[in-house]
Amino acid sequence: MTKYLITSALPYINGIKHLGNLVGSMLPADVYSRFLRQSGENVLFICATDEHGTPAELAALEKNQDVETFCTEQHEIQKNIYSRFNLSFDQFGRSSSEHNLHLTQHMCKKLMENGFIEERIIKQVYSIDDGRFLPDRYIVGTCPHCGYEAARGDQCENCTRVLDPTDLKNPRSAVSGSDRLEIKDSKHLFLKLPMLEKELEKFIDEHEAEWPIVVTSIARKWLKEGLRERCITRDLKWGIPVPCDGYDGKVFYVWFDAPIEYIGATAEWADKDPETRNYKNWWYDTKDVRYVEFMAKDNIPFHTIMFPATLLGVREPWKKVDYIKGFNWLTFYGGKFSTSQKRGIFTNQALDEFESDYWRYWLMANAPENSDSSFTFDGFASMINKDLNDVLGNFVNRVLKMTASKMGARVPEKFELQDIDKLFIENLSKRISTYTRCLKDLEFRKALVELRAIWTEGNNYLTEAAPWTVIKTDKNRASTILNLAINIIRLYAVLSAPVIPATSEKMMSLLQIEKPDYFWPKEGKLFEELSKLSVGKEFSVPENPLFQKITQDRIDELCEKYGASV
Ligand code: B3M
Ligand code: ZN
Repeated sequence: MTKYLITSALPYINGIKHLGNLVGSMLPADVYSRFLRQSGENVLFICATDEHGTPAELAALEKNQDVETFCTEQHEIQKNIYSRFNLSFDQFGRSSSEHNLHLTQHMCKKLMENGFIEERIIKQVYSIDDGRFLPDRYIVGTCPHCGYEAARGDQCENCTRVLDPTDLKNPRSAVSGSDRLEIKDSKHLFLKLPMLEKELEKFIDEHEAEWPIVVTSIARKWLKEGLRERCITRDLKWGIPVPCDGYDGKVFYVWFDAPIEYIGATAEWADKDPETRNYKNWWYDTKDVRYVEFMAKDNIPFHTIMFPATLLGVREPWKKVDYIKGFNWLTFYGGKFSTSQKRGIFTNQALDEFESDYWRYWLMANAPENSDSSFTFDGFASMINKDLNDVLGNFVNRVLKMTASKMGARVPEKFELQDIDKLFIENLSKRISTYTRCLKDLEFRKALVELRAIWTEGNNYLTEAAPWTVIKTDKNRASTILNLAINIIRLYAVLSAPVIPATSEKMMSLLQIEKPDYFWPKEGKLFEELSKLSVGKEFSVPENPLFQKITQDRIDELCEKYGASV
């Protein structure tokens, strides 16, 4: 039987992530993992914080913390936020783990043995007062083209020209402002990607037909431009030490070790129960694993070229990705989310405003799958009010309240089904197979359109069957309709669980199902699914609706607060 290995791109450690980061990898990976688990599949869902590199060091510096303390603290903060979003990681690891260190060093040694690494001497800017080498973007100065005084060593923000740090006039350190800079020679390791070009091309060819176009087009673009040797080491203290003579004070480039942490985090997971778990069963010489990666489009080159190159070059049978789900950008009113300009809404703030399912639902329904999508508070409120309140919430509320008031808070008896019931079940059944297929195909927006339609079918059925009228003349008939409707609530809880798991739990608990099973309904077995609740079983009457409507006043307030008033 196939096992599913699911990874989400690793969120970087330097600060709390915004909603775009969530919908670009972790959230859809969670929805997919939950769906597979409910379908009875063996799933391992892996994520971690990506902790190395200069931005982590500088963020720590800004907070006056040493970088290890900073990372430990930030890891906990992010981990806590994701658990509040109900992301069901089997492991949320850290790229600074021992496992990643050993695996990364191992990969490098193998690549060297196999002749895929060469040493080169390059010129680096060294800041005497900072006592460190500076990456290009941490050198600032005056742009030689437009005179902008705060141009970065890699690019001028003002005229957008690409620069070399040596182009800048009056160069100084962005860290300390010091202008005592010198150019020093420094030796580094380069991964000889051109030697692996043929194999990489073959690897992409093999997946071309299956992978989304955003993924293959980016990979092809890199291949077409011709692969160059890439420097995989940095002059930096914080990171995984390079295990070679003469490399004291140097570590691996963060993009070299970060993807290896997918394996590292699996090893961290296995450590928790070494008797039954072995990371190699998921990663090494496996025939029964389907490996699916989730990421935003800027990460695609690293996952289609760089990481596969590492795994190919070590000449060991490491598992390579089978399917890549890539995402475009989520924008905030058409613009970028910006921490510095206080524009946009971050994951922690989002949870302070609304429960996680509001966000999960909106984000998945508007996932930037085939193009960018834009977040607005109006759009958010209108979707939440319509879909979650008027459709799903209202159905659950109506059915349980009416049943309780007319027949008592117990599952009423079921008599013979009529054509309208059967037609409803048939329609539902068709929609469920479409919904299931969309989830299998990782077509999330389409899946959510179906999910909403599945909920709507319930409301339409109630309107047509009109148990509140029927009850006046035919109690048995009303009882049958409401029996069916209560069973539908259970079915909705199952079908909605990948997207809005907390609400699904609430629905199950309203039905007083103690150990709910969320098994995905089998094709063609819907009649059985809809007789799972035994007649006479007690349920609870909802005190509050499942969701709260978002008012215009609230929208205005949110716009003001999150810089959307423009
Ligand atoms: N940390 C994403 C980013 O910071 C990056 C992903 C790593 S996945 C191995 O943009
Ligand atoms: Zn310029």
